[in-house]
Amino acid sequence: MKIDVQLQNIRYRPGEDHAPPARLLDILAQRIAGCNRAVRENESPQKLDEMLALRSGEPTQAPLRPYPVHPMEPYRIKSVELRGQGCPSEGCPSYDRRFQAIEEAGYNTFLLKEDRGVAILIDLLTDSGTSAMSDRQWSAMLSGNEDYAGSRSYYPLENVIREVYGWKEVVPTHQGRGAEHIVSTIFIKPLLAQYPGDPIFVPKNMYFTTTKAHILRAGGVFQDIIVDEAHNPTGWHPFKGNIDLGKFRKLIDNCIASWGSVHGPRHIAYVHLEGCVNMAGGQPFSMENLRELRAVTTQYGIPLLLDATRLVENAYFIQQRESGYREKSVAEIVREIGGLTDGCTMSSKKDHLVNIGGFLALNDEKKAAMAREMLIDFEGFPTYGGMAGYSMEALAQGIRECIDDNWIAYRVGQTQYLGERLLNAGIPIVTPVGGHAVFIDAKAFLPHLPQEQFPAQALASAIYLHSGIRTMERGIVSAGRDARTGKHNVPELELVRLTIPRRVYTQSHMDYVADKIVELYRKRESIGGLKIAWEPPAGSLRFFLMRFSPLSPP
Ligand code: P70
Repeated sequence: MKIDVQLQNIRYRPGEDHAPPARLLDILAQRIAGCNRAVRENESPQKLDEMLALRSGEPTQAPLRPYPVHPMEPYRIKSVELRGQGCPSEGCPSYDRRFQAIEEAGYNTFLLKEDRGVAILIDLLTDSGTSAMSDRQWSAMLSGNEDYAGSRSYYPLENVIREVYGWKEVVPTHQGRGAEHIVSTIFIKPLLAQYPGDPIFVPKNMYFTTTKAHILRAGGVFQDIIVDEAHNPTGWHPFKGNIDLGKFRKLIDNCIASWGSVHGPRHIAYVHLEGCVNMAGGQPFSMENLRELRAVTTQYGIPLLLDATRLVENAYFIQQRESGYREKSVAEIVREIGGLTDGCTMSSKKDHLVNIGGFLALNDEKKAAMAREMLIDFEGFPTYGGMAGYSMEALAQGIRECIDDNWIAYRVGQTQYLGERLLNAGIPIVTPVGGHAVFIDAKAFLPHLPQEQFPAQALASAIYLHSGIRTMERGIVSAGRDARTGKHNVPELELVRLTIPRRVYTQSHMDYVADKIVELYRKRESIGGLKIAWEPPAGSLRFFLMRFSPLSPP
C-alpha cells in the first residue's frame, strides 16, 4: 500500500516532538490505524502497512490526535445521583474508612458495602445494570402496564427486538443468566437423553462465568475455541474475539470419528458466539469470521447462537476495523449479524441501557415453545418473564437508543480514552482496548506475585484502598475450581477490569482513575499477595462471595 502523509503537518503530544524519527513514525502508524494503542518505550514497532490496511482507504490524516481525546457526551445531564456530601477530598472516603471497608469485605470488592455512608468513590465494578437511563426511558416507564398476562408493555418489546436483531421468537427473562439457564437446558438435555453417557459439547469463544456454569449445570461439556491471540494480553489483533475455525472443525471431526457423520455433529448442542468477549478484555469478532462459522454450522446442522450481551459494541468495532463496513450504520451491522445466527441469549443490562432485564430469542418455533414452558417454572409468564411492565418499557426504548451511531462512538471512545491514558503512562493493559472496559494485566503490573497469591484480586483491593475506585478481578479467582480435581483452574489471563458504566461518568472521573492507577503503579512493589480466608463449598461462581486476607499487613 502506498502511504502519502505530510509528516510536517502532524502534531505530537508535548514531549513526543523530539523522539527519534522511527518512533514518531510508529506513533503515527498507531494513530492512523485508529487502534489507540500508544507505544511504550522499547517495544518493537508495529507494521505501518498492516495497520493502515485496517482503515480501508480512509484519508490518513483524519484520525490523528495530538493526545488522548475524550469524546463529547451526546446528551445533557438533567438528573444526578448525589454522592458523599460533607466528605472531605471531593467525596472520597478517608483512608481509614477505606481500610476498614476492604477488611470487612474480606479483600473482595464484590463485598464492599455502603451501609454506613459512602465507601466507594467511583464504581467500575461492572457495566451491568449500572447505566443512567434517559428521559425517554423514564417517561416510558410511567406508561408500563403491569397485567400479569398479555401485558401491553410486552408487545412493543417483542417488536423492537425482531426489528433490530431479526430473530422471530422472543422469550423475556429477568436477566442474562435466566436466558442461559433455559437455552442450555433445552438444547443440551434432549441430546443427553438421546445419547446416554456421551459428552454433549458447547463450544464458545472463551468462557463466561455464568454461561459456563449453566452449560455444566445442564450436563454439557464446555469447549473453548477462541483464537490463540485472545490469550495474549498485548499482542495486536483487530478481532481477538474470533473463533478459531480450526479448533471448531477439530471438535467436529473428533465427534464424527467417535459417533459417525450423522450422530457425531449432533453431539455439539450449539455454538455460542459472544460479542466483545468479556473475559478476553472486551474483544470483538469479525463479520468475516462469523460468515465462515455460519458456513460450517450450516454444513453440519449445528445451531449457532449469540451471546448478544455486548453485540452493539462489537458491531461498532466491525464498522471501524473491517473492510467494507465503514459506510454501514451500527444498526445495519447488528441486523446483518442477527440474520447470520439462529438466536441468542441476552443480558440487556449492558448494551440496552437498563438496570434489569434480558431475553432469549430463537428462530426455531419448537425450541421456543420448550423455552416458554420452562420459563413458566423458573421466570414467569411469557409476556413478562421476570421483568415488570415498566422495565419492559424502559428496555424497548433502551434498545432503540443503543444502536445510535453517535452514542456508540462516544461509549467506545470513552473507554479508549481511559485506555490510552494508561498506556501512555506505561501501565500494562490488554490491547487493543475493548469496548466496555479497560483490563489491567495484573501479572505484568505485579510480576513479584505468583498466580497462587491472586495478583488480580490483590490489585483490585489495592486500587480500592489507594483511591476509593472499585474494580473487579477477572483471573484465577473467577476461573473457579475444576469440579473433578478440586484444583484452581489457572487461566492465562490474570486481569483487573475497570468497567465503565454507560452515561454515568465524565472525563474528570476518567482522569482521576488514570491518575490514581499511575500513582499506584509507581509503588507497585509495596502490593502484597493474598490468601484464601473462606470459599463457598459449591463454588463455580465463588468469586462473588469468597474472602481473603493479606499474606503480610497492607
Ligand atoms: C459483568 C456482568 C454478565 C454477563 C456477560 C456475558 C458476556 C452473560 C452475562 C450474564 C455481570 C457479572 C456476571 C458474573 C460475574 C460477574 C459479573 N456480566 N454474558 O459484570 O448476564 O448478569 O444479566 O445474568 O458479561 O460482566 P446477567
